[in-house]
Amino acid sequence: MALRFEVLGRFNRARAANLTLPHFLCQTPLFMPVGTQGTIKGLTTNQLEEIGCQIILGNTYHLALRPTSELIDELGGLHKFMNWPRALLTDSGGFQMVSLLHLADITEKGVTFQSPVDGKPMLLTPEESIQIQNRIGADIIMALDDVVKTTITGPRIEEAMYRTLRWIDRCIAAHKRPNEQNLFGIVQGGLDPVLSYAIGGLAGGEDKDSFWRVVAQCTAALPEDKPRYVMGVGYPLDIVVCSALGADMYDCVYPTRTARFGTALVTEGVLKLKHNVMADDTRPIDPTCACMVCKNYTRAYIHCLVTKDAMGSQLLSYHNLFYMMKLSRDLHSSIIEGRFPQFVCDFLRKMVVLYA
Ligand code: PRF
Ligand code: ZN
Repeated sequence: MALRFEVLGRFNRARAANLTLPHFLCQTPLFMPVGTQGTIKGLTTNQLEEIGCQIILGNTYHLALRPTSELIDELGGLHKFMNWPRALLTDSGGFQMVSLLHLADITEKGVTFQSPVDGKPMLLTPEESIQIQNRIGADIIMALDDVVKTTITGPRIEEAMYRTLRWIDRCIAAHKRPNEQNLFGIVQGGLDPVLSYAIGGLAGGEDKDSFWRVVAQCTAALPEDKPRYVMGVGYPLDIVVCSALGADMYDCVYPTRTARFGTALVTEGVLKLKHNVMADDTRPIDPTCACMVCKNYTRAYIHCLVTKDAMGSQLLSYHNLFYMMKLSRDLHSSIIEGRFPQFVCDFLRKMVVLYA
């Protein structure tokens, strides 16, 4: 078995666990930063270890185009290629194609899209997605799913749910390295309470009430002894709420993308470093934060760099990922120590600026 999931503590539906993967022992609840091209933009893998990142994401779609999965395989796999000794997860590629390329077309065979290299039509089948992910060599690989917008209604959602189920069988049959890599199934079904087990299909612009309701329904139906991963979720508030509902893993570009736009995640919510009031503010980004950036740099300095020099987004990305990893650790320890409700109350009370 390439995975062990050991629940160490619970508080109602929330769980804290050890997730043992081939390259690292991770602790849940856990946020996983997204490194699309085999890098978390602006940070070295040494810095990611220093921040406490345990597992990061790569994207099959991007890596398959460049440098190609064949080359990554030849060079010893993605861990070695990007110099990352800890755990890796690759998404299957379908979601990226549908969300990035509006020209993607989904049929029973797979996802057809126009190659961004030469414009030729290309087909990504469940078998091919798994073959590519087997070559890349991440600890966790994802099934190819039929992703539809959560904001649509009607029979297309039902079709996506059943097709995703048919495709998981093709993915399982194609998986050639089950002793070294874990294949995760994805549940689709939109927001329909009858169809849905959809932890995959969320975070697509639906309101929080529907989103949280579906997560609650899914975690109640999914097996107790397996990790539950809510894909594409990365607002700190959502991670706290979904963890209370029994989810364990999350990923999102939000903390690093918002950093590049000059926004820091702080105890009170968000801090916009571009704002003119930061120009002569000598405090750190968050005076309660123990990260390297908050120990060494002022808001005034980062205000000066932001959007003008790469260092600005690098420092903000460092701080934001540190914040996300601290949030993960706090969730884990508060569940184990039986003070999860107090942690959630404190978190919510301090949060005065709710996401822009
Ligand atoms: N499927 C896959 N990756 C994803 C999602 C999904 O539904 C989401 C949420 N919509 C984020 N990333 N394969
Ligand atoms: Zn900090």
